[in-house]
Amino acid sequence: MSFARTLTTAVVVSLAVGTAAGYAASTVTVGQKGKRFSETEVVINVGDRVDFLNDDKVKHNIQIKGPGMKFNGRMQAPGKMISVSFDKAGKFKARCGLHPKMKMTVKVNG
Ligand SMILES: [Cu+2]
Repeated sequence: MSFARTLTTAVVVSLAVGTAAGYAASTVTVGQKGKRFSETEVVINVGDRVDFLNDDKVKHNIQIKGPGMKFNGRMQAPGKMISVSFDKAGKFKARCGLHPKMKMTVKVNG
């Protein structure tokens, strides 16, 4: 499964980089091919990052709402990446402002 492979890769990279605090934040990559997020839900920890890659042929507009966050990624052209860090625990809803059927959840554990 591509998600498991992506997650493993992200963890390995993060461990190599590390952080000043000693906690190795990890990164999960979510694609948007065919006007669909590649995951319906990702589960991460506070301080982790989600890289939203537009691997589609059309533009997208990521919008995220949740505890302490109201994010609008604006127009995202094909090939571009938008990185979002999650610094609060809770359930976040991500969607595309251009394609209403594109929805997913980011669950952030504290
Ligand atoms: Cu879209």
